Amino acid sequence: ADHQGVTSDYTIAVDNPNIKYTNDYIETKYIYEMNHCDVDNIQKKVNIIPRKYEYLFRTKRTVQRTGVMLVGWGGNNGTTFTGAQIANREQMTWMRKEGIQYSNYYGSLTQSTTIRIGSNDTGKEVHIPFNTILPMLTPNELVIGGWDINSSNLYEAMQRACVFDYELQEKLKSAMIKMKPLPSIYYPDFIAANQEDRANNLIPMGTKQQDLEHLRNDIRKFKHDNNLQQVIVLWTANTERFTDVKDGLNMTADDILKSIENNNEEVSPSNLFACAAILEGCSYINGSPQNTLVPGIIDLAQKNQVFIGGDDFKSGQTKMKSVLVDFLVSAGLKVQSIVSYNHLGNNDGKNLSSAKQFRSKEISKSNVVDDMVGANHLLYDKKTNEHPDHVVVIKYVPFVKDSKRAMDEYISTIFMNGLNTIAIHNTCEDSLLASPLIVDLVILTELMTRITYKTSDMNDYQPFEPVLSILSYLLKAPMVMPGTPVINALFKQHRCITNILSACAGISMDTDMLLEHKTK
Ligand code: NAI
Ligand code: DG6
Repeated sequence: ADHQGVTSDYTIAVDNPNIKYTNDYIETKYIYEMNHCDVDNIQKKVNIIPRKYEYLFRTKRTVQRTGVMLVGWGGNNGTTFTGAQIANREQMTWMRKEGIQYSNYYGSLTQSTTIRIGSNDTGKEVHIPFNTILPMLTPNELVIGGWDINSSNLYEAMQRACVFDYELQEKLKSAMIKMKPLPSIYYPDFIAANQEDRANNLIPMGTKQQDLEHLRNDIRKFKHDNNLQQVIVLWTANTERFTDVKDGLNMTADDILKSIENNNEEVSPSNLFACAAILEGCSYINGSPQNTLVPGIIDLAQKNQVFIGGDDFKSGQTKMKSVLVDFLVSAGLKVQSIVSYNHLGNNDGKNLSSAKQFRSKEISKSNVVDDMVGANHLLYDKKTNEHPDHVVVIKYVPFVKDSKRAMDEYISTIFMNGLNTIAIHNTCEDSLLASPLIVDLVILTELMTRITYKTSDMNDYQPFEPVLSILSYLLKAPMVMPGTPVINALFKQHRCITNILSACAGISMDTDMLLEHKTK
């Protein structure tokens, strides 16, 4: 073979004077090199000034006993994620017409991918499993819980989802029938009216302040009852409409807390879950497109030193888009039109058949090519803010259930103004693509809570900024710290994760230069 791989039971040891292993920590020194550019538009000159910064990284070696609380636990993603974890933990197999099936974590970056780490003395490339680069949480050990406005137990909810094969559902029955989502909060104005008949598992009607306290108490109790060191709260409930973002309502931490106190009608359920998580010191991840993480909530996270991440799981169509458009624009082909059509028949599709909720999804699906287009001013005129036409259509077709159909057409102008049209048809169980992303979001978030850094001008080690932009690879509309660049190009996002983890592990980054094979 041209490659050599190792399995997850290997550990790595790095022979580098810039790394120190103590009982508690992996400590590394990393020199970050970047180019500072001065652009002189009068002289038409770019002055490039290479700069070096020294970073000390410290990673706690002991993984924390972690629980995840899913908002929307009884939905398709919630049940698929939970069932898959149990099936993997119990090493379940089941039959379907093609023969015996084995549980796996396919689609998870941390569980099913490898990182090229270098070459051995015969020049063969060596790959290590992603989750061996630094100590990471094992998904099978994660404690799962959560809320749903619907009272079905997880077995009934899994049946309703129509995702797993029948025999697997029956094997999961005894474990999942015992799992019952906690009652939740339902403010009808935020999700589609067609969801009303699902809302039969609600906490007693109260003020928003009381709702916040109730959710905080749920988190504390879950943590205590399961003897957890850390809880992560992740929204995988219905897509909500956008909320207003304005002074006095939610621009600062004080604003949002006051708005809750005043029972302001523009405070959404997801705003309350995010605030409850942050106030309990728990990271909060938004798997849906709505603008939960308003400036006031970012401010609250900053003040409480808690991580937040979002928005909207990036599963199929958008992942393809962020690869394909990157390829086309990087190849010098001018993408002129992108039309993305979907139909699906699950409850997500039903909720999205309502205009305001569709609009949230349309926004998160539409901004995903901006950085790639913006990076090539030779193809796209900056002065006129030239962009490809980009249209997103979603239709609800109940018969296809979770098996989403996504059809995309990309038209590019090519050499001497020829046209290049690419059409893609994708059929796939939506939740089988989205659920492994929940695994990765939780594992990477837990890891980030164990990493701190220090530069020469800092007295103490500090955590990274509260908005976890390192999760961008997994999210359609990646949130970043205000004023910092949003990266959508998929492989840049991938390199960002692997390079930061390499720096923390004291490993040289993969530059893809392979100079050892190109020089004498
Ligand atoms: P789903 O509709 O099957 O599940 C959502 C669940 O949330 C339902 O059980 C519903 O009763 C519950 N819910 C609604 N409001 C709630 C509240 N305030 N508190 C607690 N529970 C509440 O949807 P699915 O397919 O699981 O998707 C979940 C979210 O993830 C949606 O926003 C969807 O757009 C997003 N998403 C899904 C992807 C996929 O491939 N399945 C990919 C990307 C994003
Ligand atoms: C309709 O598109 C339903 C949506 O919830 C999507 O299935 C989901 O957002 C996944 O979208 P994408 O573009 O990441 O495949």
